[in-house]
Amino acid sequence: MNTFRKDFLWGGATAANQFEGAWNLDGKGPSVSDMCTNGTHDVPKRITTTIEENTLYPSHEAIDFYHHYKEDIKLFAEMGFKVFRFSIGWTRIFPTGMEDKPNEAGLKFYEDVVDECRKYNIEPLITLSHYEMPYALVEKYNGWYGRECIELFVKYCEAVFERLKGKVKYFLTFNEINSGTMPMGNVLSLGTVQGYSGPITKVPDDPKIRFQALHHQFVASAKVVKLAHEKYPEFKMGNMICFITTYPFTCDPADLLAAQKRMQILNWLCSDVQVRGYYPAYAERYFEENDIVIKKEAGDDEILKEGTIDFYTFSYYMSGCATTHDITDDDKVKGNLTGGLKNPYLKASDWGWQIDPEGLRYTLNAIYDRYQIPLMVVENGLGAFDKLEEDGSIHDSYRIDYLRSHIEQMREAVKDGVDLMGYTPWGCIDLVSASTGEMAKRYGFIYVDKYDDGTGDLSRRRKDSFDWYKKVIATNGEDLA
Ligand code: BGP
Repeated sequence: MNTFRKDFLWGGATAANQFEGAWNLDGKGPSVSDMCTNGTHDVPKRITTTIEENTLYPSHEAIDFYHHYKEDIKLFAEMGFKVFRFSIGWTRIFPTGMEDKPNEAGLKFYEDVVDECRKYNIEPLITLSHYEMPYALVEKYNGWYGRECIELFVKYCEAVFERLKGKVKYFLTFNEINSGTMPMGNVLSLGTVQGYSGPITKVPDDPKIRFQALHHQFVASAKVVKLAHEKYPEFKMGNMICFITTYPFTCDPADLLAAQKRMQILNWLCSDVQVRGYYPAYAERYFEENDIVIKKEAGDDEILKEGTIDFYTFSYYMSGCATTHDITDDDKVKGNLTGGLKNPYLKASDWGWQIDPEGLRYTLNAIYDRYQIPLMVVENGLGAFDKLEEDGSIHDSYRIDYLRSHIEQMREAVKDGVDLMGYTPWGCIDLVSASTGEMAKRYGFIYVDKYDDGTGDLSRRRKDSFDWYKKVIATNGEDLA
């Protein structure tokens, strides 16, 4: 019976804005995430148009990977990582996104990080854009709504490719590109927040603007993939989708259709474009019914066709339900990027994300059936409160249980015939939460002494899950005990 490939890429995932810190060092410019304050479980974080005094901006220091990368990569190597997913901060390379020449210090930093990975035979997996477009582009163009961003992004990627060619093989274009199908995408990925200051949950939302901005990202992604294929044939280019598996709330056929519609728009639309090279048929009706008219320029359709990706990657944390029936507030549940309906068969994390390992097997099968290209789970994990014991240990058995149950289901999916390349659990080292800006929502195998009020000595400690994951990797996923 099939099990994980011999060359299965076990590792972990991070994002520049959530762990690097050094937000304004060595020439780096401000990105959208640098303009975001911290929030909590119940109070949403804010985006501001200028940096306010006496306000905490968690990305500014984060866990200071910028100055700790050698120590951190050494710890990843100790766990046996085969791959390390991280993102490049666009504003480290082009501080406003609009300069003619890249910032040498920024390129050098990422080259050093890559060299450090290579020293331990860790394969870098690089996300080119992970929730951090240059804030100057928000001010000038309303983020990705401006078509100008396409060429600026291609220029940035080319500078990265030129510097890292020969050292890096795997790239992802946009993190969770489908967040642009949801209002939260305005802040996180599209930067369509020109002039807005306030809670990120209240950003004015216009689907016409959002889907136009998303179209520009599709074109930019395809152009970058095409460039890579033509100029750097050794590169493998992937996409990245936030997969929100959705079930019908009841067996009423109307609920099945509601779930299907949600799956189409939220989960499939973007990857249909990125894998197949054109907008799916169902998008037309959705656009019509929502008054969305995508302005395309001559050549866009060809570019989308020519820039299809080589492998499909996604994040998976939870599932939700959809219904046409009346619901009460009790039926609602929080979740990643968007809320959903409570599934009575599932338990939820402390942040209300419904834990559903079998949903991961279902999802892997559904994606592979649709596209038949290699898949990778590049984010998965449990955001939880951890307790630091007096002796410095952290007993995170709940995290081990979560990860074990998901790896078991990945193994089942491989037996089902899915071609799975690798697994990089999210936040392999504690980092700032994307949705709330908290440190208290921890995912790591490595505990970082950093707290919600900005205090902490930034020291690193191994949690119980560190040794557990090390064993999982050493046995290629056989020993999950
Ligand atoms: C994904 C993002 C990540 C990450 C993760 C966990 O949507 O790609 O950046 O943060 O979710 O979410 P959170 O940090 O909100 O718990």
